[in-house]
Amino acid sequence: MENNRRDFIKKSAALALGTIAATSIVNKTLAATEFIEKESILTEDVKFVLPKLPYEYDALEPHIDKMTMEIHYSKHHQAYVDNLNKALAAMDANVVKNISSLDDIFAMVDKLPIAVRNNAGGHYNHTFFWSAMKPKAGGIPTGKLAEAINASFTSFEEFKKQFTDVATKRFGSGWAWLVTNKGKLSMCSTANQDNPLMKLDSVEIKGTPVLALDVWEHAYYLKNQNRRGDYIHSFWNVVDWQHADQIFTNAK
Ligand code: MN3
Repeated sequence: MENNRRDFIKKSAALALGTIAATSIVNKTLAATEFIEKESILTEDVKFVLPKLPYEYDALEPHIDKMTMEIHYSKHHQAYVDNLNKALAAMDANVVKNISSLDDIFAMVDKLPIAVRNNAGGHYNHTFFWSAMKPKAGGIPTGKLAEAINASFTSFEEFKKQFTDVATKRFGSGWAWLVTNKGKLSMCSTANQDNPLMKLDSVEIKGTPVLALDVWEHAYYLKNQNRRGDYIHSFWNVVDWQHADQIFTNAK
């Protein structure tokens, strides 16, 4: 017990200082929610911290540019983390004491302040998104996920077409998702920073995210301006299919 506590504090301190090795995120074989709990949580006083980006800002060039990555991660994602901590600090301590993970927040998100919903979503979604991409990646899906994509969408090309369509048609700011629920794949989009883990009527498809694409303008405007289609096209060159397959294979 005492050792666990010491390890927890040590790990929290390491997270706060951002000293966790980049490869520890890239090499995760855990389901998405477990990954988030291990990498982006929690000091003793319920403070969320910004996890280290698993690659350099320019690592996804030329598909996703350095300046977009730098601002997206160090300004936007950081702001979601800071504002989540502020929103939790402003809440009733008796409610906050029952929250020890993003999962806890998503499970009762309909009863929490909108600032917690938006910023917890922003924190999870971006952490997930960074890990869904990798330099010199792209190509075609692998493993069990490849089989499931072919079974659900007839072919990878057809899957890409449908996912692109979902991402293109999301009006305004939001996300496109590939989701697994008891081994069944489906896709959807969500508004703002909502995601498929949130217990909300407005989230049509619920389950474990396997792949995510941020379609907020801040994700592409510097490089692609209003051309969301060009950005979605670029995304396919940086998808880490091995990581997506690991999440799919490990999901319950
Ligand atoms: Mn974003």
